[in-house]
Amino acid sequence: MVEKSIDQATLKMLKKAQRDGIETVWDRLAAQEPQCGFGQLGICCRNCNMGPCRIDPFGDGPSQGVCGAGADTIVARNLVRAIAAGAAAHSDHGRGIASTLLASAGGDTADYPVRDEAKLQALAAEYGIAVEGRATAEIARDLANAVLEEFGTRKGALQFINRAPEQRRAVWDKLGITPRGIDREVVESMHRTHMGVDNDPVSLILQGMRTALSDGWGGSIVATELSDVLFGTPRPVKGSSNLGVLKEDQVNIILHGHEPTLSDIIVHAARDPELLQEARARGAAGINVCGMCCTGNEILMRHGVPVAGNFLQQELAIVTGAVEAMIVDIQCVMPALPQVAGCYHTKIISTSPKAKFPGAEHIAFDEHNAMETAKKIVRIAVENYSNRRAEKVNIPADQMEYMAGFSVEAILEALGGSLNPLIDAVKSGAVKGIVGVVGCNNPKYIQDNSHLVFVRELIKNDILVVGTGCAAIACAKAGLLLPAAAEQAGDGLRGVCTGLGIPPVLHMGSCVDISRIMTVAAAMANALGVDIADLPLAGAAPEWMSEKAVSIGTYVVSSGIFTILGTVPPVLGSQNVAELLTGGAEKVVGAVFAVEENPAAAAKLAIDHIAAKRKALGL
Ligand code: BF8
Ligand code: SF4
Repeated sequence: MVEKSIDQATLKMLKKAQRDGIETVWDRLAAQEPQCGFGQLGICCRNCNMGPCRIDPFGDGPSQGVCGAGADTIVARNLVRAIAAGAAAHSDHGRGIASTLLASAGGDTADYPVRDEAKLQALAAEYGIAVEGRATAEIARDLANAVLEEFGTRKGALQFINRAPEQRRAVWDKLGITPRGIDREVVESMHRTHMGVDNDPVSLILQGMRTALSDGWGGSIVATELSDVLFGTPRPVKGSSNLGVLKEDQVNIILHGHEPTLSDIIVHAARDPELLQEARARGAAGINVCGMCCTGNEILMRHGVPVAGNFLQQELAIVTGAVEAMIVDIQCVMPALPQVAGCYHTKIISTSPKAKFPGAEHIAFDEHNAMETAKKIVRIAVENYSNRRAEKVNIPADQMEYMAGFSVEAILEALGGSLNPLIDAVKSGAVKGIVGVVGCNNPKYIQDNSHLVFVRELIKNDILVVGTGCAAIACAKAGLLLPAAAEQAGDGLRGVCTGLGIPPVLHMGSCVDISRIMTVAAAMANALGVDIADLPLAGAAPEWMSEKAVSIGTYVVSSGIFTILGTVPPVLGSQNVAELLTGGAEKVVGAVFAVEENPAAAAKLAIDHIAAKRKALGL
């Protein structure tokens, strides 16, 4: 089973799953093999009902769909639709947070007070909203309205792009890819990819870039910044990770999904004395709330809540037999969960009106009565403790401490108030460069292996790693988020980390928080008076699977940062599109994608890229 994961907890639970007769994501992948070759190459199209159509990659069969679309058009259209879906997911999440801020400001909910007034004021200033002598609620209302307006704005450009250096904005303007409205770009992408609209692959990909930018510098950044206002800006915090955080003698609740609106309040609800009393009355020593995937990242960043695992461990958490409830909202929640839960006592509770799961209990979560609903949900978990079957319980002991919470503000604090010490370390070569390592797990690749091989190689070469999402959880489980991991770093990076008491891999949050990484990159470029594309930076998604990752990769490249994908995207059916993304884009946006499945070779690409950027900067 070693080809499935390098995570010991995962391997143990896979064995238990087998014994318990549970089918997991790996079994379902095996059942799908061989996967469709047309799909893998991106050359099938279902965009109208003259189809479905497919292009023969070997040139013996049709080279066009019924409408005349060739491989270039079909591959580009499919890619743009994936970007639009990913951008929509992040941006709709951002809209949810902005709506909660508006409800909070209007007094419609008492459960979401503004927890970071300084951040609220700083954001208001960015939007040109007056703050002097005004009440928090008034400022919050104006900010929420200004942000919500950006979803369908007619202003012509999003506010947060102004964080990017002038040179970068000039690139976007020249190409006509400055994002205009958060929803607008997604809608236009769907329109352009309808049958018989935009058929030029270059034009399509430019629209894909604009859509992705509306995510990175729009929806995602909104989600991050307003979450900080409502839930607090993360500061360095310690906690534990992996399935070993589940407790045999406690009510275990797993929060899985993405929006902190749900997870944050459940963390508070689980501290309710009455519910704790109820848990004790049922023989439990307490209520243990743990996270999973990105909502796990949201609460670990802010409260040090234990994180039970990353994407491929969601079913395995249930297989421990010790989870009373898995509470889910949106994104990356496998439809298989109710089926797995059916073999144990675990209740799957869905909460978002946008995401229902046959077989799960649905309790609509609404910001207006958040605490009440949260307590109701926690109570279900507590009551379910009595249904736990001891003979089915087996929690792997594996767990690892982490240090997380590196928001931009926390990084600045660690550096003594400005980015200058980091910039000086980069200039001196103690830190050669910075690489953002982000994204998912994918059962086609050994779980966590690509993340860890890649990250270890980088830090050994004095490259500071910043991580988010399931990649960051992989690092947490491997101990790379501890200051002691600096031992594994090269001399220069080790010295910097030891001096500051920080790990060589900084956990910056959930996937929408890649916007934090972009904010740091933009600030560094501004401090040096150069474009982001000039900096010794790279991005990587070693095990990505989600359409959100497609949008992320595209906005990172469109922002001028070289990005390495560790799993092959479905674009190889068009040589022209593949060449544009991995070569031609350099002349257009100053960065390209690379695809490299071997993580050691991928690290070499990042290291060489950083060396070349340093040389060009004269460092
Ligand atoms: O937004 S890294 S598997 S959990 S998509 Fe999903 Fe991928 Fe995990 Fe978070 Ni991001
Ligand atoms: Fe086929 Fe063209 Fe319709 Fe796509 S849009 S399904 S290629 S006819």
